[in-house]
Amino acid sequence: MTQLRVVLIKPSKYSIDGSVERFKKGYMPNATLWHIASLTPERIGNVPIQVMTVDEYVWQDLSYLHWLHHDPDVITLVALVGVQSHQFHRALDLAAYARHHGVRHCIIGGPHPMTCDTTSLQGRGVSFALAEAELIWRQILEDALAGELQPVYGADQRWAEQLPSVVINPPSSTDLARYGAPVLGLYPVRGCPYRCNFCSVIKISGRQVRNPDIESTLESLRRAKRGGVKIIKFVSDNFNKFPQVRQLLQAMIDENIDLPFYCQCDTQIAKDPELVALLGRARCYEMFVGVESFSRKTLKAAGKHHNHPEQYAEIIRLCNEAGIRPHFSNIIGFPEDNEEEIRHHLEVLKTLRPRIVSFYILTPIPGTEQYDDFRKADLITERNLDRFDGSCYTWSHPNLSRTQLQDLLYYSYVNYYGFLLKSGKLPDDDLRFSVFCRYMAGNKKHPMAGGFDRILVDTMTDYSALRRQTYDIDFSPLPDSLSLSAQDENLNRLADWRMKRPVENVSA
Ligand code: B12
Ligand code: SF4
Repeated sequence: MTQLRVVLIKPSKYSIDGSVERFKKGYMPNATLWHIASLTPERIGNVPIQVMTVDEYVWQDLSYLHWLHHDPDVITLVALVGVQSHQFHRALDLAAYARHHGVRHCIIGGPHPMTCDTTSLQGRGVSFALAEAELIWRQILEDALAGELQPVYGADQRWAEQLPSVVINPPSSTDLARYGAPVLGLYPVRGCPYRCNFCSVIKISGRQVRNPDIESTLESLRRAKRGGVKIIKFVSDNFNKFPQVRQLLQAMIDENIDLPFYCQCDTQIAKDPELVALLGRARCYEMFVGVESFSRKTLKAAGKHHNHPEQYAEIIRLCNEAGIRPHFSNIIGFPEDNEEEIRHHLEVLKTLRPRIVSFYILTPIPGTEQYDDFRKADLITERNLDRFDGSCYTWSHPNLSRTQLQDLLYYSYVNYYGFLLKSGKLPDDDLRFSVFCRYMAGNKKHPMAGGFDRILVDTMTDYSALRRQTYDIDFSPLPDSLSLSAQDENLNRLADWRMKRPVENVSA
């Protein structure tokens, strides 16, 4: 009897020096790998399926490349998962490597192929997944077994209206040991009703908030606990928009799940003190909030109408009261920003004193509304997708040069965490994190890049000939954004209908 071997790889990215970014320890296991592994049945018909998982960021040797070679005893399917724009070249190269070594079935899926036009790269032996795995993964597996993949999957529908219950199996203890702590990422709800122009989440998951039943999330939590996971990261955007969030949290408390967790909320959480208190009781230890800017004018121009800077202090107060550490995420380099404005932003942040902060450079992420606007206005200066990672200068800013913006990015980290370290006794975790962020940024490395202690194993030049041979390119051209199908537009309209009135006006 034959066997289907599914090799799931979360590709890393190429750094500025051309090396494949790898770390001695990762920040957290990539959620997509475990999500898709858990969506994979144990067998189809009488054919058993074996799943291998590789998170390239933490793989410190190249032994996994053997799984990308043809093996006459099994049918191999190589799937590059969760591929973001800055990881797209690396994904193309790994697929080319597998094709070159005789693997017939290779597919690339995730944020980039879902939201960007890959037509010019199609029909060259590598397939593309343009929809959520819940809609198309089974078909891909069946086609691999039947002997041939289609060039493209999911072109007609990006999002499932109803999400099936999926119970996530945690990584093995060997895999968990590759990370700084035994963490698991879970995605119990997806979609966001807002319309921020720089955001690709609404293009990847849509504006209609959708979730599988909460029992599957509870079962994932139980399995995580039994499997040695000590921390959960709910990677869903805007956990507070999850209609069943209260039931889930109450069930976690009633069952004494007792796993500390991180979640992301939008700034409207400021108006929901009961939810913050409930989150605290359910053991939320960190709440990530995209505050982005303190300028209401800038926020409005970015379509982030629901952010009201005067409410930010209340979020910190509520979090502190509930024993949750607030994490404020900031964007620098909005079109309205200048150096003085960014320095002023830092000073305001210090008066609020969130325990964790992160900073990113405004990046026109392919697939977003802002990317389309900037492209039309011929503002995008960077041609290499590897650089669209939130830490690089990619477009012609009216007030800030490349050097100014990049220096301000690292300065913001050094300055803020330096301030925290000087300003008094910090809890141990905060102290370690502050030292880490200040050290990384001091060495001009982005602290949120995904891991600690970089190691050098391989570089882009090891793969560039194969890239040229397979796709006839040295670098992928900047893509057009993919438009939504009528079905997906309808689902988005449902989000507007649910909100009763246009989202832009809600709480503006
Ligand atoms: C968690 C997270 C992180 C973590 C990652 C930790 C880790 N080890 O994975 C951290 C904090 C390190 C991080 C960092 C960054 N991130 Co991030 N991150 C996320 C977040 C919130 C969740 C991702 C996730 O786990 N989703 C859960 C999984 C299950 O969903 P999924 O990957 O989308 O997979 C589904 C589909 O895409 C599809 N699919 C995926 N792969 C495949 C493959 C096949 C074959 C098929 C059929 C289907 C399929 O099916 C899956 C199930 O439905 C997303 C936002 C979001 N909601 O998507 C941003 C997001 C992915 N990040 C983004 C960015 C830009 C970054 C940063 C560059 C900086 C920044 N601005 O945040 C850095 C880069 C660092 C790095 N090394 O990549 C962007 C990517 C945009 C893009 N189009 O490329 C997103 C979308 C957020 C945004 N701002 O728009 N991030
Ligand atoms: S609130 Fe967050 S997830 Fe929603 S559209 Fe804005 S940036 Fe994206």
